[in-house]
Amino acid sequence: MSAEAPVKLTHNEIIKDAIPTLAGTIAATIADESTDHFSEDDNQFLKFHGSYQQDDRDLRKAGKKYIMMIRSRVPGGVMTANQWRVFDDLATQYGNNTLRATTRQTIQFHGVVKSNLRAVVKGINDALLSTLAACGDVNRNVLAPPTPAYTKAREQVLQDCHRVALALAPQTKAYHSIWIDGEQLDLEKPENKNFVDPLYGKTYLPRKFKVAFVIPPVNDVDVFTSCLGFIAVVENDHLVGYNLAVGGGMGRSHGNTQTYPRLADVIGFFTPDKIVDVAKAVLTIHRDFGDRTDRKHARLKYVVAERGVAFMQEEVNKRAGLTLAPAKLFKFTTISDLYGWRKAVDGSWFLGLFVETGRIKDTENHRLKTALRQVADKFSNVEFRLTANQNVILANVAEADKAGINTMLAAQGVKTENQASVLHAAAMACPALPTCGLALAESERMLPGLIDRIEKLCGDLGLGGEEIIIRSTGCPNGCARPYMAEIAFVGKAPGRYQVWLGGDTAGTRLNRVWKDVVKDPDIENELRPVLARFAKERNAGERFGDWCDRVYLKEQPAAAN
Ligand code: SRM
Ligand code: SF4
Repeated sequence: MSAEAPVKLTHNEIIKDAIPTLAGTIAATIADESTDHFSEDDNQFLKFHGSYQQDDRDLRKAGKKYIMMIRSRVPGGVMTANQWRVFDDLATQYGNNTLRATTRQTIQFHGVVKSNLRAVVKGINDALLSTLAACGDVNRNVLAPPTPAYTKAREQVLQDCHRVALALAPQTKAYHSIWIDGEQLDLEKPENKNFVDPLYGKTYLPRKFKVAFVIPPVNDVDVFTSCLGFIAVVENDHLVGYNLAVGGGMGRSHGNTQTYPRLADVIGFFTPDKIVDVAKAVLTIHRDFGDRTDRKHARLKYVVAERGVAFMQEEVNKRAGLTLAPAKLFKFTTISDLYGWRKAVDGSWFLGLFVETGRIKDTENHRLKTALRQVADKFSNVEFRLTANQNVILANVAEADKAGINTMLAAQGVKTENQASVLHAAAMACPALPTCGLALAESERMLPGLIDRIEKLCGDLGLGGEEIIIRSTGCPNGCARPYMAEIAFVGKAPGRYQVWLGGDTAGTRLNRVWKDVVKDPDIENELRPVLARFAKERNAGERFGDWCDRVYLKEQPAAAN
């Protein structure tokens, strides 16, 4: 009889098991003024508390300058004006004077030094938001359609988003004790040493877990890229249930074909009363079947890919105590946000504001940070809604306040109509350098200039005004969901990008790698013949991504992954 080979768990599994409250020695390190950074293990625990230790990569030559990134959790991306004011203050006082609207409807603070970390986290909590589980091997911020109601069912969907976010939150007391009370938990006390989270168990999930709600036909949360997607089925303005999508994800590594982006499978339909049961069922499938020996293979998408849809259906039925019905028909038409003023069904107004690459900041001619702060100061009823496309919507605006807001924004150089060209308006970039420790190339600082260049090229080819969804990331992890874009630039090395083509406008098709490495200055030369052919050969109204998928990519040899 041969003994089974011992399972070699990752280091993260070992430390979670050793300190299941996730407290680490964070509180002690915060109190220790002689150090400006956390240990590697504490850095892993910190993620569960919503913070990453980074260093300013622009300054590395002079030695590491440690800075913290702090990510808030904002279910559905909805913030009050007062919460916005608090966030703005925290970014000004402790961060790098910018707010980063992320691809998952949260705000990130960058550049906070260790000694100010607690002030920021506590400040966010005092404003009744949190950073707990914004990162780490747990459920992350839950997405929901940010655009104020087209249907009344949207409010029900938002409520379900909050219920799920609450139900999937970890229960550790360490968060409160470190950040609110400013105390180190006694790790030797049995209730801490042997803490078992009622949902997650002792070692949480093998990896991060992501949930998104969406209301067709608008796929403004890129629902197929989340681990768990709830696709609302609305009949006669009434939410009748959800189609369940499981197993999406973007992350991959260059040269490792075992890692890949994947679209979620739609596996059935259920009624809204079961929403929390179904969310917990899918999360615990990840908890129980995810790979704890290899963090690159630990996401739910690999469980779904390898075990199959029938397995997922059976497990969800068993764990949630239901029988999934066949999925209902639905259709997505767009992933885009709406810009400018629109009227909501309740008669209030909302304003979609374009935020270039998600960075809310002041520049000489465009003081978006100041403008939003002034709106929050003056119009306390206005809601600030973050979109999964890195934009901001001012919602719940009274007709009488529209003019005042327009004047306030205009005074800071912020337009409300024709805010950006179609290419800029449809683009996203991840932060990459100088804050992201995983970046191989520039992204946020590179993309706007590159889009200007592509725009010029399009103009030269008679494609001026043509919308093409362009996304860039500084590495293959996929934070700006590049594998859904019509054109994506994925960092390979400084100034070098892998180029992917062929996503669609509804967020329902993965693109494909086209060129393994293109140097930044060569990008126009590489794209010119393809765009020229597209201009000549496309069907009427056909988009670039669709044409690439239908014609061009079929002729291309598969490039290295
Ligand atoms: Fe991400 C890691 C930024 C959305 C996939 N992501 C990171 C880190 C924390 C880098 C790190 O681990 O040291 C980045 C911090 C950079 C910085 O300086 O701020 C980072 N991710 C972001 C944000 C800010 C990008 C943005 O442009 O907004 C997004 C924050 C979301 C939020 O508010 O919660 C962000 N990350 C995403 C998404 C998109 C999404 O969720 O819709 C993805 C792809 C979807 C997915 O999860 O598959 C994504 N991030 C990753 C991965 C790859 C995971 C994988 O399965 O392989 C990593 C690396 C990792 O986890 O090891 C990562
Ligand atoms: Fe960093 Fe890569 Fe994510 Fe960009 S895609 S933020 S470079 S981890």
